[in-house]
Amino acid sequence: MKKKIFLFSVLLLFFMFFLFKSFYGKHYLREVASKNNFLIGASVSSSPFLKDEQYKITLKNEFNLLTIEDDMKFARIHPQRNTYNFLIPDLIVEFAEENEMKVRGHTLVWHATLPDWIKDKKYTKEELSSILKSHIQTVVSHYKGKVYTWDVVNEAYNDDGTLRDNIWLRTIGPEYIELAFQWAHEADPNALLFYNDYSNEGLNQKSDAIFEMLKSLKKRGVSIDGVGFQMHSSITYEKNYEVIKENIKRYKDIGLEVHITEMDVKIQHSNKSQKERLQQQAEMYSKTLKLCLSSSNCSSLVTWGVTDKYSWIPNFTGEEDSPLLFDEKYRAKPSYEAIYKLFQEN
Ligand code: 9MR
Repeated sequence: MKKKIFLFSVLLLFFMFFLFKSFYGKHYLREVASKNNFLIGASVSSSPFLKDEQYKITLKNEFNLLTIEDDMKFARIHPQRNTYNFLIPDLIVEFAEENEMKVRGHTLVWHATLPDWIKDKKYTKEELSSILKSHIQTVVSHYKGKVYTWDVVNEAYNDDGTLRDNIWLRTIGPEYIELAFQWAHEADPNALLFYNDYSNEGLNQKSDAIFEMLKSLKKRGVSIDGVGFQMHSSITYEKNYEVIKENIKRYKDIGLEVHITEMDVKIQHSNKSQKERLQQQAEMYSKTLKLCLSSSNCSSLVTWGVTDKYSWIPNFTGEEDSPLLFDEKYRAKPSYEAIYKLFQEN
């Protein structure tokens, strides 16, 4: 009799444990992502980071990677020729370390967000090369061992596959790209180095030009580890996922990684109901993640923001939108549920 009671109690305990686990044991997104050896990230903007506690809670609970959205850009981090401003990015990097999150550094060389002391002055090729080298090496050295991957060069190409006209190209010449990778590698040989752009996930003149450039860098032994597909998207423009898969594959064949670096999906300008729009958005996130999970050279997806509340999109388009995984009240959206499920089932 005693034995029966004992067995019964053990069974009851097990039953209660599983019941409890199914109600309260929900894992966060980063946990199901980690089980797939996947880095799921969000970009971090300093103003909500400094004032909104819920922002930080969601960020650390749900993501195992962060990109600093603006505070490592040239004008922010190097506002005067002899002044570097590491305060805010240091705080965010420290937060990442405390919460066991990786950091993506964004971005060392870009045509935009340049300080006046660069934009408004004429420099010789030698002067500007030395400024850029010193900028890259100071920033990368400061975060040596703390930033696991850098977007070294950002958006250097036009849609027609020609190099974008910018101060670096005009003054230093096309070799500025290769030099930037070399300088970054010298400063932190262990950091992964990426070229990052938009509209380069499909197959078109721009993505072909980028591919050829990266292939040639790789062939010549330049330290380059991969390419970032930003993937700012909209439900009104369906992507061709077969083609994206092909593009990811051609990078695999030349030994380069692909990271999805700035994903968001706008839902405006559709004739569907809000519910259908959010569902369509969820499918786009899920199809993109699926592509990545099924490609051995794609192991990271970053959303461009933590919550719809602070997304860059309304500032840019002038209208309300809802492009991310969490809504204005930090509630998980269908997009969150879709990618969560995918990680769980993979
Ligand atoms: O989201 C960023 C926004 O807050 C900035 O005002 C803007 C200019 O610096 O840059 C936005 O981020 C861009 C990223 O750095 C590069 N790819 C395109 C992103 C959206 O414009």
